Amino acid sequence: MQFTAVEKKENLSKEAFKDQYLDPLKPVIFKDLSKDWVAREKWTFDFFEKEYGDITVPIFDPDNYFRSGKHYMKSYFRLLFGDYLKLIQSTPTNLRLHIFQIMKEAPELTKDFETPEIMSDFLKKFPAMFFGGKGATLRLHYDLDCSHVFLTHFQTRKEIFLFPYEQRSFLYHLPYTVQAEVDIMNPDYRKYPALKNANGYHAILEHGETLFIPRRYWHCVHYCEPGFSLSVRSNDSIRYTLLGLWNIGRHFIIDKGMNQFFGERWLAWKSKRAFEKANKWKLKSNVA
Ligand SMILES: O=C(O)CCC(=O)C(=O)O
Ligand SMILES: [Fe+2]
Repeated sequence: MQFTAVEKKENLSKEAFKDQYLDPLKPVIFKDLSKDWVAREKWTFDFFEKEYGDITVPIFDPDNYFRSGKHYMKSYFRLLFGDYLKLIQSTPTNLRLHIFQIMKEAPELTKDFETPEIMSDFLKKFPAMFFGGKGATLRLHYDLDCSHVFLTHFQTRKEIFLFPYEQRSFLYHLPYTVQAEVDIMNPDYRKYPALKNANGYHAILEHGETLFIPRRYWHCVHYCEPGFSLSVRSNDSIRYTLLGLWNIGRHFIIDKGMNQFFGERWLAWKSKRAFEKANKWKLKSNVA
């Protein structure tokens, strides 16, 4: 596996962004996209705890989420937001608060940031927040809806690994899902030899920085410290909006349905298919 550092930019014009990053689908970090946002100073753990601590939130339980059976892709339990924030500040934990649409409950928070002007077609309904404890790591995935994502991190740091969509075979993409089987943080090249060919990007996102994740980019996020981010999304293409809808249908109907009927056997079949696709590369490179 090889990684190139994601470039960090200031004063990037709309035109330069389009030419250098949006059109070629290349990630970039904006150091100053959030420079005038109130959120940059105001949004702290204490602020969220004091103002919104009594909201009940669904906590994502990664240990059960990907197991076959009735918990598959819906393993959550509920906590008070304040208790969750206390927990992640006091101890390392991989418990996360994922796609938290806090603005539905606290619309005043939308005044604390601005929709970026760097491109158009932002989906106004979908700003969401992500919280995680120290050490939390998201499995490598791409976003179902095929939007471009602008992810702004606050207060602490987090580490992100990214790969273009086309690298999916090297990453052991599990069919009918947007998930990959490999663990990027602990690569096992014996089990996953094709992973050696993967070429990606690496970034450490600091307070106030915004990462542009081009649509369908694979990403794995590692919380170096407890932290939180805001994501805003843009979808500037009908084709990719439709593909997003297809992904959502495929996920809810085919993948979840097959899991319900076949459980472990469905998971094993997807993994087998991921290996078959990755091994095609081996066959090709043996011939060459
Ligand atoms: O930062 C996170 O916890 C997850 C971010 C992510 O996967 C996304 O914005 O799509
Ligand atoms: Fe994501």
